[in-house]
Amino acid sequence: MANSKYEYVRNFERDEILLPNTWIVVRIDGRGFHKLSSYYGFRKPNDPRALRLMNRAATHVVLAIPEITIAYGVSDEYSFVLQRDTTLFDRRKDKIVTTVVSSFTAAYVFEWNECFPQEAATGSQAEGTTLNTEMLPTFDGRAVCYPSWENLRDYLSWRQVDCHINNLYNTTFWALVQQGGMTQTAAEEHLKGTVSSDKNEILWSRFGVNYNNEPEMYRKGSVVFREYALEDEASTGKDGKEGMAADDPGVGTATSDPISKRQADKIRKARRKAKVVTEHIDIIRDEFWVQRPWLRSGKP
Ligand code: DGT
Ligand code: MG
Ligand code: MG
Ligand code: MG
Ligand code: MG
Repeated sequence: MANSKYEYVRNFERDEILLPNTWIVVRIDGRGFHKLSSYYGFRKPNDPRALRLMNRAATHVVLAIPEITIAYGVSDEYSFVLQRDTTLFDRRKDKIVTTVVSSFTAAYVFEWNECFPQEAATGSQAEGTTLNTEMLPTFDGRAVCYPSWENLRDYLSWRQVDCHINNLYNTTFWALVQQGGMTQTAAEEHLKGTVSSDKNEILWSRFGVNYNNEPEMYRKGSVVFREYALEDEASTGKDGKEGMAADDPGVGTATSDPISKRQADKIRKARRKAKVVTEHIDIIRDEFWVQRPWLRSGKP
């Protein structure tokens, strides 16, 4: 590499290295999606096309970065979890965050037409879903390190509880407005001080809506993760949720012992082969995790 007298400016660059031996979570969030969702006419409170688009973009990211074991999405945000012992980009924070954000954004834009097919209708309806430069979707991103499995689980539970609370509120709010004919101000007033059971009751008694029958994608958010065929995983047991539920989720699979290069290559290859799936399930309770020990150990 040629040296020049200008090269010293490199010394001004500073890399922030994310704490070793911690789970790295990169959370991306749509910028100004309040405005963007109304500009493109997203359905309220949930637009399945928009949520599907988020899930497809997240799947691209998970496929492109094998070190990501699981991702959780709700509304205009997605959290990507990198395995604890990842050495991706030498754990350089900027490089990791910007790569995740730009990969997500590129995929989001690329898949837009797939998820918002051009409507046959002409006029405002068709215009509403055509992506244009007046309102390009962009995302911000941040990385946070979680030093214990419990902290990581609590982080993900926090996001899923948030999904539940917001969705119950939004579902009730928009029922009052759209079906109950209330103004938005009146609906907001009406819901002030109500707890979950009050909202469930409003939905049921006034609109005949059983909240528990609302789509799982709305109530639980979306989980994108690598699902392995368990045939050569003697330790995980291939059958029966019941048989596994009794296991201690804390069994010591999350070792941080260094692994050989050969082992690491094998794991990388297995990850690339794994099926990346999207589900709308409970990730707060232990069951999901007990059934998928590789999500904790990072080792398929
Ligand atoms: P930010 O993140 O500070 O740049 O600002 P926003 O506007 O993105 O705010 P945020 O992220 O707190 O809230 C997400 C917004 O996205 C919220 O206004 C609702 C909207 N949104 C997300 N998913 C849907 C959807 O499926 N349908 C509709 N109608 N709106 C949605
Ligand atoms: Mg925000
Ligand atoms: Mg946002
Ligand atoms: Mg948001
Ligand atoms: Mg370069």
